Amino acid sequence: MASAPSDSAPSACRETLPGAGGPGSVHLPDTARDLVKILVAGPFGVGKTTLIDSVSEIRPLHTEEPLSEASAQVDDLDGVREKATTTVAIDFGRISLPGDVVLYLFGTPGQERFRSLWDDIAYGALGALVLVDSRRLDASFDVLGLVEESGLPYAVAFNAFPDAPRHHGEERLRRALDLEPTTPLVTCDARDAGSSIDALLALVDHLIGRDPVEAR
Ligand SMILES: Nc1nc2c(ncn2[C@@H]2O[C@H](COP(=O)(O)OP(=O)(O)OP(=O)(O)O)[C@@H](O)[C@H]2O)c(=O)[nH]1
Ligand SMILES: [Mg+2]
Repeated sequence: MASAPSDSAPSACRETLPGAGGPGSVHLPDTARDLVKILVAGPFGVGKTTLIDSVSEIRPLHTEEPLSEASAQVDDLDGVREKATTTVAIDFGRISLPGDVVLYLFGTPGQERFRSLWDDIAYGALGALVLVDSRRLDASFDVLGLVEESGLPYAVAFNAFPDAPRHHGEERLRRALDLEPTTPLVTCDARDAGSSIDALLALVDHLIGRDPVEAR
């Protein structure tokens, strides 16, 4: 179901775009040069839909359905007890960044049981932003496995929830998640457009660093 446009859409980024049609515009500016497909992946309830909502300059597409009793048996509701819906297929949004780069964001579930869906959605993507839930680090292992297996470059956004146990230091977090030293790791509040854009920029920087075509 398509949701209402987000109030917190990133006007600062839109202002960098001569020719962009303003809030809710579907039109790309003529200067748009690099159109990039990016996955926003992560475990159940980590904030994928929230992040795409907070940054999208177009009305985001969501496929939200009420949580079923069957899914409650398999998806860990700890920390997300008040959650009433879940994404059953994808989220989709778009964000134009300075430098005429346009990201098409595809939110995708990260649980192992969605592997076949994940393979289809990942087709053509240049990278992934993996959201990690500060309350349940182990819930991210499936998605980190999927993204590693696919060979997609990725950055990790650590979503800090208020009821999370304290995680001491970046190095310990990297070890707990078994991240390569070169994998970007940022903290993020998916509800905040600026914070979410910073996480996406960390991914884009990483992609540019790896891919000479993107760096031209
Ligand atoms: N404190 C905090 N709350 C967040 C953050 N991101 C999301 N939330 C809240 O967490 C809840 C779940 O967020 P969703 O965006 O539905 O998570 P999701 O990953 O799309 O969930 P599924 O599609 O069901 O897997 C919502 O109530 C959000 O407001 C964050 O970075 N910080
Ligand atoms: Mg969702």
